[in-house]
Amino acid sequence: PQTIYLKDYTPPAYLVDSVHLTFKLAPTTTRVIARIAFRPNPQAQSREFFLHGEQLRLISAAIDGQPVTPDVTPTGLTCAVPNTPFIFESEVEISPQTNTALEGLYMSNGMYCTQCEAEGFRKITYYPDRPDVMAVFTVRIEGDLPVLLSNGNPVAKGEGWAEWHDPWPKPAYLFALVGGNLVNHADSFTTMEGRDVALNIWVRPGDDEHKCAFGMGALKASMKWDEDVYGRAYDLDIFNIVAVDDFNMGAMENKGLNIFNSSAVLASAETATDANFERIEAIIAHEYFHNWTGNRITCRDWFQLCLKEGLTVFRDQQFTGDMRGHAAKRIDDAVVLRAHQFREDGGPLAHPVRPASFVEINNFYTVTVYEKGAEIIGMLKRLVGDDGYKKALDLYFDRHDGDAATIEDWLRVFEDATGRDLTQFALWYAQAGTPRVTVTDAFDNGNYQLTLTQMTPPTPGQPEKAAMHIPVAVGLLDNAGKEIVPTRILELTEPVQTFTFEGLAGKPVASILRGFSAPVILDHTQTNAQRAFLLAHDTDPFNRWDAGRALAQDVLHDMVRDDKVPDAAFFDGLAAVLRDDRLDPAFRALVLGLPSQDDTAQALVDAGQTPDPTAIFQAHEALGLQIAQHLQDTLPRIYAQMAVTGPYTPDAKSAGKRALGNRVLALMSKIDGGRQAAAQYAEADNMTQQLAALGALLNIGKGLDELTAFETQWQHDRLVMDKWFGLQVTCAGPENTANVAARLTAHPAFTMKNPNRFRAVFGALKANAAGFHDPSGASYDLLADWLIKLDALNPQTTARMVTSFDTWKRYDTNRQDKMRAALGRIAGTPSLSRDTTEMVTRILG
Ligand code: HT7
Ligand code: ZN
Repeated sequence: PQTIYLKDYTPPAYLVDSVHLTFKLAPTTTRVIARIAFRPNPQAQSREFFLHGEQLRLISAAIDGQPVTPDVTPTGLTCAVPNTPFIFESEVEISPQTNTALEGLYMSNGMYCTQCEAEGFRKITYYPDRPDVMAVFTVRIEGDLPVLLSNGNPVAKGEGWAEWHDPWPKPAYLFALVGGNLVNHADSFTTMEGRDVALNIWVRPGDDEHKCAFGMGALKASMKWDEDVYGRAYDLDIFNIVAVDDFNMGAMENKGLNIFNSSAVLASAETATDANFERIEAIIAHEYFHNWTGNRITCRDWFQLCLKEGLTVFRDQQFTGDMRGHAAKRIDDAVVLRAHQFREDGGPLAHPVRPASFVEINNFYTVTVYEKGAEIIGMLKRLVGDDGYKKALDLYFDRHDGDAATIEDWLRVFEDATGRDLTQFALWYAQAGTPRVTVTDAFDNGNYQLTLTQMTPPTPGQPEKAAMHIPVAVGLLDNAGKEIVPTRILELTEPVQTFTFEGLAGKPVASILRGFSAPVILDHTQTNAQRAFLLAHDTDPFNRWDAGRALAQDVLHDMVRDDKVPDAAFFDGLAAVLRDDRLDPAFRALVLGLPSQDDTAQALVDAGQTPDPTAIFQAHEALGLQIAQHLQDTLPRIYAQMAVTGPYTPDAKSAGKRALGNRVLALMSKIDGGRQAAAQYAEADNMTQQLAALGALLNIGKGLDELTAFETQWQHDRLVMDKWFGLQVTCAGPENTANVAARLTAHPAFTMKNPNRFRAVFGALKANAAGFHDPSGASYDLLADWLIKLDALNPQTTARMVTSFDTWKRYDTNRQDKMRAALGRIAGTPSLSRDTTEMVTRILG
């Protein structure tokens, strides 16, 4: 397969002014008639006329009304064209019903829908399918279906047809079409510019109709927030969201017609957990925010993906912080970043936030591009301050509205708005790997010196790393826990740098990397007593939580390595936080959550050891039991205090209480034989309480009756059944995990055509670290068998899931050999997709 390089970018040979598309929908014989107004691009370096096109049957083509016979290959067509503006017309036939890759135009449960990002439009018609070609689209849809939708504003409709016009020039990846028997949950919003916007969430008639209200509220809150915080108003008369069951990712920001995985929009108290509600709110916001950061200003090429994704994730994180509290949100984001992005950045799949090359762009929708991309924006904001950030963003929207922009454009805006030189900072986009910052300190005669040393490890293709520009937020506390130096940003730019704080009465306790001010690994050797002190006193909530986390990680490390009994400081610190009624329950729930088993494995790797997932599992189980025993007098009291009365609402305050109550329930179950969990299951009137109770029971080897009852109760609901599938694999014991997963694949409701169902089973298989890495290799084999089958249907999801093997080099030879064999078997599959081939090749290194 061909590798594409950022350095090879050239402007498009022809630009498109307008496109008229006619769709005659039919399951296996949809006709697409395109009329495209081209003109030569004055900036072009060549005059070659090439249109992308894949899996299309060309019926006819014409230029300025004259029939032509283009040269057609499996990837597109070429043709002789005039040197002046011209009209290219084509008619092609495609087969949505047999499109199982869920890219281009496909069918999901009788509904026609599209997914064009990144390069799916070329499976719909011949077109210059690249984001720097932006055009005004008019679309006519003909089909015997009650609802026919496309981008922009509705123009006209009749029995079996509808026409849409999108006045905003857009790249083809933002094109969308939906056709089906749908009902809408309708509302409206008046923008700050006085535009009345019709809002709709479309679902299939039936069970899902009452699950749209929360999503609609989130949409309206997002629209208002983007006006209030960024001064950005919506720019069409209608905004449609459609829920689709078969979808490769969470959702897609098509202009005026967002298409959502039904799991990312539908929610009711009975069927969705608090975590589901929060995710839905964030995804709706994210896709809506793309209207400005992604659609109005798009990317010049796919190497610039982080331009829209990093910024839009940063914006949705700000939004969630404003809606639900910044402290818990920052902790949640750091947990995700460390668990997934640091893992990616430290392994064979490490790549820069702006990659320099790719084979298949779908493989670069990664936590690095999205989450590390968002962290870069956060660092920029920290460096230039809130006012500087606002000025820079205003300038970005002013200067680049309507553009297909680059990271250079983005950084230039910050330089021009604030006068800062961001040359060194730009390395964050180019250098892969997580920087490690080591801390040493000294105190002498009232002066406290902090020495920070930075090192970024080698990553594939990047053996040498330059020093980065890292904002390190630091505060100092005295021995009584009083803050004596409030948070200030130290700018680390050299490999080694010393910062001095003068005029202190005694040696302070330093709280470093407050608010997780940069996506780095902090190497700060501290005693358990110092960590317990910060857990009790730090005024920065992130560092307070992180001190507890580091303490727990050290305890687990010692248990795995030496079978050591945990330090009393650990239990005392936990108990103090748990009992402190002044603290937000959501925060207490986060402190009570142990690091994941995979986090412990990574901590052992960082300490130069080979992790044994079985031993880690046993240490986690043992520690959970000891915590429960130490806190047994307190737990029932806290559990009772956390009861939420009245009808369920998904607001942050109630969700925080449920989160703490359910953490406590999981601990209580370890010592009460599941009595309380069984009672909670029986009484639950919402999915948060029902699922947590079921999980607590399954985790102690009980709950089989409840599991059966749950299936009977929810067999009609796809999204709830995904939970039923996933939970069984998550809670299975290590030796049993592969069997449980295999048994579930034989269940009549299992299908690999639905990515949500496939991920429910196999995402959970990977997440059950001890079960996935059971030394028998049974889980590796099972996953490889299924990925081989899935690749023939859906390469994009297969390639994403094959990353389950990306840590293979961490483990002992037995596990390494077995994972390598599984990867080899996948790699050796005849006709393996380009997506999966690229990933397996990179994982094997
Ligand atoms: N911009 C979108 C990314 C995307 C995608 C979404 C659904 C299916 C396939 C997809 N490929 C790429 C979603 C987002 O980041 O908002
Ligand atoms: Zn996005």
